[in-house]
Amino acid sequence: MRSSILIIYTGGTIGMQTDAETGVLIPFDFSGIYDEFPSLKRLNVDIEVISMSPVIDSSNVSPDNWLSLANLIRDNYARYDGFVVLHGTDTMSYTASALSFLLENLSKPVVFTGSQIPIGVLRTDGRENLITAIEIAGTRIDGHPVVPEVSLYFQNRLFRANRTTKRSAEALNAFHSYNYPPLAEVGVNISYNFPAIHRPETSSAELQVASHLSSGIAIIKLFPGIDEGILRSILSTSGLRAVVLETFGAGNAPTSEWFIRTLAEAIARGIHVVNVTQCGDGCVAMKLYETGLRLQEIGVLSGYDMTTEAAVTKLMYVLGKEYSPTEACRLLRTSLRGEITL
Ligand code: ASN
Repeated sequence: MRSSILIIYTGGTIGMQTDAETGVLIPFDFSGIYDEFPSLKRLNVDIEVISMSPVIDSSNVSPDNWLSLANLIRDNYARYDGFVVLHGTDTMSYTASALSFLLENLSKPVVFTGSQIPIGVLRTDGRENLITAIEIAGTRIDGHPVVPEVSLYFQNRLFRANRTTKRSAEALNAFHSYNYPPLAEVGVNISYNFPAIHRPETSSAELQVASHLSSGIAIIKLFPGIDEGILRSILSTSGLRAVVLETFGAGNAPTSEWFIRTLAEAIARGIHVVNVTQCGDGCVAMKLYETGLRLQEIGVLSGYDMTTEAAVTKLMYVLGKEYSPTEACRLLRTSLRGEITL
């Protein structure tokens, strides 16, 4: 049976082509997708395309765009077997992480992809990314989708979206998942890593979309010489609700009295502080060194091996639900969509 796939074009380099007359990059019209890529007809899928309005460079994306995208998927959920989201690469990991949290009880594939070279340029990486993302979104075994979660496909690899980071502004394999294995590797065949793929507990549960994402989140990246006054003023910003603290190594930070006191005071005022490591791979282990233990003692939450992208969007999602502080802390420590290894 053929699968039906909805392609949602949000913007980014993948949607660009060179204007033959002027030589400048102009948006590609995805509604003519079969004319441009006739080989798509050979896939066992029916494709429809919808464009977000306006299409944007992903550096301009906002949480409101994430809510609109999630609502668009919900509104079309029953009509399609899977979704492919075309997105700029710069913030794709943020959007894809946010969608992984927003789409509750997801049981169909939502595959993000994009490109480093515009689709209208001969040497584009977009054509392969697009075609394989469609194939993955449409693949079913015994009537069940093979990858029923939010994923990100780029340059021969399919990743769990909320584990990814854009790691290169130049290379075609621009994305990486440092702490979780690829969900699929693509060569001559698509080889799925079945044990790594999340399966919904009950596929009958209805898709729900969270209605709100909290503002008031900050990222603070530590460096030797971080200034007390600056840290203090960031932490006393009005409206601040949570901080993603990017620490050294396995979750370590200075033990100086002023640093610990400033953080402890913020936590006492109800600000959630989540510790993630600045290192690409590896996990926060606050019990390993005294420099980590002090953070744990004052109530800093371990982000374990979460990416910054996942930590920021998870905080927006969890705090957007307005749970009690205890429940929010519990959820922040729990793997909600496979974003942390526990
Ligand atoms: N600036 C572009 C974007 O993120 C980069 C790209 O898509 N390759 O929208």
